[in-house]
Amino acid sequence: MRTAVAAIICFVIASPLIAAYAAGDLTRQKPIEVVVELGTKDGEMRFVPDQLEFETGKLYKLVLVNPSPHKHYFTSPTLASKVFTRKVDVRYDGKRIAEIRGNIAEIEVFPGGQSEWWFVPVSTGTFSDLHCHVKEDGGPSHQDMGMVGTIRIR
Ligand SMILES: [Cu+2]
Repeated sequence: MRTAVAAIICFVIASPLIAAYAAGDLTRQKPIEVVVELGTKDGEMRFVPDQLEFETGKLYKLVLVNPSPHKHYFTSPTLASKVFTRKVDVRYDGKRIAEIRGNIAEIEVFPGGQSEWWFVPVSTGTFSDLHCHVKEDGGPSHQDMGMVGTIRIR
């Protein structure tokens, strides 16, 4: 009997805490905007910036713009495995023309294009697998030419 009473008291004390942790849709926060340029106007092979930092539990709108004359990928298998994706918006001439849902592995952005990856990081880590694996005809890959970056989730 004493155990049962103790269990009920524990449940009554703990249940508001459980409710507080379970409530709320993390994908409906106001997003934190982070802009990354894939390549540069004059054709340099790099991400600008090439060091990104995110925090678990916050909603991000990662804006991927390509101001360069080349197509580029934003690929980081580790980032893809550590976030919950709400959606990807694809824009043309500033207008949203498509919304994609589900798990995202990588995003390719064409010259002058823009895509926005909305996600909530769910686990932490520092990893340097951000890269672009496009290869110009017979030449080295963009990654080999310096198109790499590091991502930290804290
Ligand atoms: Cu590239």
